[in-house]
Amino acid sequence: MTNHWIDLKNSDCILIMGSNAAENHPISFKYVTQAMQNGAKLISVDPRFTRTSARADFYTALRSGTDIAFLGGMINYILKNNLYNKEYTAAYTNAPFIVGKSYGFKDGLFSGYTKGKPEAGPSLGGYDKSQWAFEMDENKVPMMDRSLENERCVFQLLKKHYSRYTPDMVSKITGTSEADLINVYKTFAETGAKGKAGTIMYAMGWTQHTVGTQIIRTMAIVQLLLGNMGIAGGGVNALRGESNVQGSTDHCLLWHIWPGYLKTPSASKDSLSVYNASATPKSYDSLSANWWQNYPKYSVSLLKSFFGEQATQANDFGYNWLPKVDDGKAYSWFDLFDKMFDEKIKGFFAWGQNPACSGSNAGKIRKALEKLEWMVNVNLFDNETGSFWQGPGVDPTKVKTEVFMLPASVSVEKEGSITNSGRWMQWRYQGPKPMGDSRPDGDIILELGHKIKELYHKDGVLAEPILNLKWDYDTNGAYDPHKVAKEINGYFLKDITIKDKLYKKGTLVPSFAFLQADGSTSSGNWLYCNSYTEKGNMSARRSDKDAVNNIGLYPEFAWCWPVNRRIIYNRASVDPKGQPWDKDQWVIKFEGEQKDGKWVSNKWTGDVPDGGWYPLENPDGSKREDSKYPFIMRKHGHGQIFGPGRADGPFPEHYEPLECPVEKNFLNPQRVNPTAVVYSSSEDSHATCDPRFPFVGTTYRVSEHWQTGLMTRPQPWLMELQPQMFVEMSEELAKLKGIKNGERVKVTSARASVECTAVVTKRFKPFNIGGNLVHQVGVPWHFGWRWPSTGAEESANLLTPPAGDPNTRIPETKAFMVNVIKL
Ligand SMILES: Nc1nc2c(c(=O)[nH]1)N[C@H]1C(S)=C(S)[C@@H](COP(=O)(O)OP(=O)(O)OC[C@H]3O[C@@H](n4cnc5c(=O)[nH]c(N)nc54)[C@H](O)[C@@H]3O)O[C@H]1N2
Ligand SMILES: Nc1nc2c(c(=O)[nH]1)N[C@H]1C(S)=C(S)[C@@H](COP(=O)(O)OP(=O)(O)OC[C@H]3O[C@@H](n4cnc5c(=O)[nH]c(N)nc54)[C@H](O)[C@@H]3O)O[C@H]1N2
Ligand SMILES: [Mo]
Repeated sequence: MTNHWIDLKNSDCILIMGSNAAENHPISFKYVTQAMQNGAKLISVDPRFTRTSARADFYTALRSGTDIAFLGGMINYILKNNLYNKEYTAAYTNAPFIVGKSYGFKDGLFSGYTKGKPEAGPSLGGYDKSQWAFEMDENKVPMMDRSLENERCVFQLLKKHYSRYTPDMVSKITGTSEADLINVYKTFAETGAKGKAGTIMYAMGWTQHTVGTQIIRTMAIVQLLLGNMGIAGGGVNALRGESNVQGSTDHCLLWHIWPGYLKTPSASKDSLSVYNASATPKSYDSLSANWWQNYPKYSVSLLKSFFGEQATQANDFGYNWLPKVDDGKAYSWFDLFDKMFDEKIKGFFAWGQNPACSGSNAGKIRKALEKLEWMVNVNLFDNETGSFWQGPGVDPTKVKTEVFMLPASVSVEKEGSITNSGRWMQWRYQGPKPMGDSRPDGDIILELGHKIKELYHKDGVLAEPILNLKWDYDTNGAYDPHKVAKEINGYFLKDITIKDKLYKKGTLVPSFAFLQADGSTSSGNWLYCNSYTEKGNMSARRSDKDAVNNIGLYPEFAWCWPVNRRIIYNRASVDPKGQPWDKDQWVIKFEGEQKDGKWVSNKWTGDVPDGGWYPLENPDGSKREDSKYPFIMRKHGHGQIFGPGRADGPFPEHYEPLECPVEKNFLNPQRVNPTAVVYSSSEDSHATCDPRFPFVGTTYRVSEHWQTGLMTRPQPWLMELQPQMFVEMSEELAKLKGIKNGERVKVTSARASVECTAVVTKRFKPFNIGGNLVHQVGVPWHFGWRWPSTGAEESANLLTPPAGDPNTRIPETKAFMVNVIKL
C-alpha cells in the first residue's frame, strides 16, 4: 500500500475492484465503514456479487479478465470531460514529457516488438524498450511541455491511446452496461477535485492475469490524473495476503528481487562495479532526487551483512561469491516446477507452502514432484505436497522421491516481526512454547546453515560462498530474532564522523541516509534501516498518540518503512509552495519562515516528508534550485503515466486472457497479451474459444477457509460451514444445464476435471459480450484430497492454466475456460 489501513477512513470514494475485502481482509472494513459514516461512497466491481458488494453504495459486474478495458474507459472519461487535476498532472507526473519518434502503437502492438523472441523463458514475444525513450535536451534532461499541448507529449499520446475506449466499446468487452460504467466513472472522477480523495483497494482479482501488472498500472494512471497519489485517503493500495507477505517480499521472497528491492545479479554482471553501474539510474536533472542513485551504498552494505569481515574492497565485498541467475532465464514458481518436471532439479525444500494444491496447473506440479530424488516438507502438518506419493492416481511403489518431514512450530509460538500491507513492521512475542518435536523455522534454518558449513569445511566444492557467510544469529544455541532484526537494520563497522557527529563502531545505523558504499556500514535491508536503532526496537512501540494533523498516522505505534513515513509520495500532497491541496486532511505542510517572498528557513510538519528539501517554489512563485520533484524513487522525479519499463508496453492495453470466450479482441487484432508467458510441456494444454469449454471460470476465497486449507480443512466446525468443493453459477446457467442447487457436477478445463457441488445463486449473472451471452462460474481453491479423508474434494488448481504475466509471472488463475456437466 502507498497508504495504510487506518488511512482508508480519510477517503471520499473507495473503489474495491479485484478484491473481496469484506471477506478476505475483514479488518479493512473497520476503516471503510468509518469513511462511509463520514459520507464516503463505496463502489464494488466484481464478476460476482460478494459480501463486499453487499455493503457498497454501488455494485456492478464485469467479465473476468477485462479490467484494463473497464479502467481504460475511466481514463477516457476523465480526459474527455476534463476531470483531471490539471495543476497536479502538469507539475508532478510525466504527462508533459516528450516521447521520442520511435515510439508508436499500431494494431495492438507497441513499437519494437519481436514475436517469439523470449525476453526470458517461454514468452510469446518481447519488446525492445529503448524504442519508448523520452526526447532529451542538450543536458540529457527529458524535454517537457508543461502546457500539455505538444502532440508528442505523454498527455496527448495518452488521450489518443484511450480515445478508443468508448463506453460502447468497453461495454462490449466487459459485459458491464454503459450506464453502470458511466456511474462508476463519474463517482470516482469526482475525487479529482482539490480537497477530495479517492482510493483503490485491490488484491488477487487484479494480479492473477496475463495482464495483471498492467491492470494496476491503469489504475495508477487514473490516480495520477486525479491527483490522488500521496494524499490522505488516496493512493494505490494492494491488500496483501498472508499476514507477513509484505515483509517477506521486502526481504526477498521473489527470485528477481533482493532485500530492499535490489536487483538479483545476473551472470553477465561479472563484477560489483558492472552490477552497480547497471542498477544505478543516472539523472542529469538537478531537481530530480533520483533516490536510487544511492544504490551502491545499499548493495555494498548488504554484502557486508552477508559476508561480514570476509567482505573487503579487494574482493569486491564478496560479490563473486553470490549466486547469479543466467541472463535471459527466469526462476519463478512456474519455471522451477517446469524444470523439476524436466528432471533438471533433484531436490526441493517445500517450506511453508503447498504447491500440490496452490500452484496453477497443479497436476503438472504433482508429476514434477515424482521426478525428484528428495523433498523436505517443512510445515505444521502433512499436506498434499508432502504426501504427493500417495495421492490420487499415484502408485507409491513407482515413486523414488525420498520425502522428509520437518515439523515447524506455529506463528504464535515464535517471536519476531510481521510487516502488514500498510508497510508497518510490528513486533510479536512468543505465546505458548512449541509443541512436541516441532521447532521454530528460524532454528531449523540456522541449524541447517551450521550443518552445511560443517560439510563444506570437510570437502566442499567451491566452498567460499558458504564458508564466508556470516552465520552468527544464535544466542545460547537458539535462533535470536533480535540479532536478525538488528542485522537487517545494520551497523557501523568503523568509527565514522558524519556531519560533525561521531558514530562508534558496533553501534546501530540510525537510518539509510547514513549507509556507505565503502564497506564501513552493513545493512541486511536498507529499507528497514531505522527500524532497530540505538533507541531500541522501533517496531515494538505501542503509543496511541496521533501526529499533529490527526489523520490516523500514529507515528509511534510500530514502525513503517521507509524511515517511518506512513504515506509515501507525500510531497505530492502539497502544492509547489509546500501547502497542502487539502487544508483539512493534510499529510505534510511546509512551515518555514519567509522574507521578501522567499522561504528562508526549512521546516516541514506532519508525516515524515518524502525528502526534507525546500518546496519547489517560493511564496512569490519563483522557482527554487534547492528543491526536488516529489516522486523521488523515479529517475526523473515524476509519477509515471508513461511507463517505459514494463515488459508489455508503456501504456496498458486490453488483451484477452489466454483462455477466453471470444474469438477476437474487439479493440485490436492481438487477442492475447503478445508478451504473455505460456508454458508448453506435455502437461501444459490450453483451450481458447473452444466449444468444449464454453464458460468463463474464476477462483476465489471464502471466509471460512485459509488458502489451500491446511489450517482450516482439519477443523470440524469450519468444515461444517464450508464442507465441500463447490462451483457457483447463475440461475440462468443452472437452468440451461439442467442443474439443481446442491447436485454434484463435474467442472472440466483443458487440463483436468474436478467434482464439485453446484451452488446456484443470484450472485452470478450472464454477460452480454458483443451480442453473445457469456456465462461465468467460480470455484474456491481451498480444497485438496488429503482432508476431508474421503479424498473426494480436490483442488481447483488442477483446472487452472499454464500462463502468466510477463513482468511478474503470476499465474492467470482468475480467468480461464471450463465446462460444467451434471454427474
Ligand atoms: N478467509 C480468507 N482470507 C484470506 C485468504 C484466505 O485464504 N481466506 N487469503 C489471503 C491471501 S494470501 C490473499 S492474497 C488475499 C486475497 O484477497 P482477494 O483478492 O480479495 O481474494 P480472492 O477471493 O481470491 O479474489 C477477490 C475477488 O476477485 C474476483 N475476481 C475474479 N476475477 C476477477 C477479474 O477478472 N477482475 C476483477 N476485478 N475481479 C475478479 C473474485 O470474484 C473475488 O471476489 O486474501 C487473504 N485473506
Ligand atoms: N487458483 C488459485 N490459486 C491460488 C490463488 C488463487 O487466488 N487462486 N492464490 C495464490 C496466493 S495469493 C497465494 S499466497 C498462494 C499460497 O500458496 P501456498 O503458500 O503454497 O499455500 P498455503 O496453503 O498458504 O500454504 C502454507 C503452508 O504453510 C504451512 N504453515 C503455516 N504456518 C507455518 C509456519 O509457521 N512455518 C511453516 N514452515 N509452515 C507453516 C501451512 O500448514 C500450509 O501448508 O496460492 C496461490 N494460488
Ligand atoms: Mo496471497
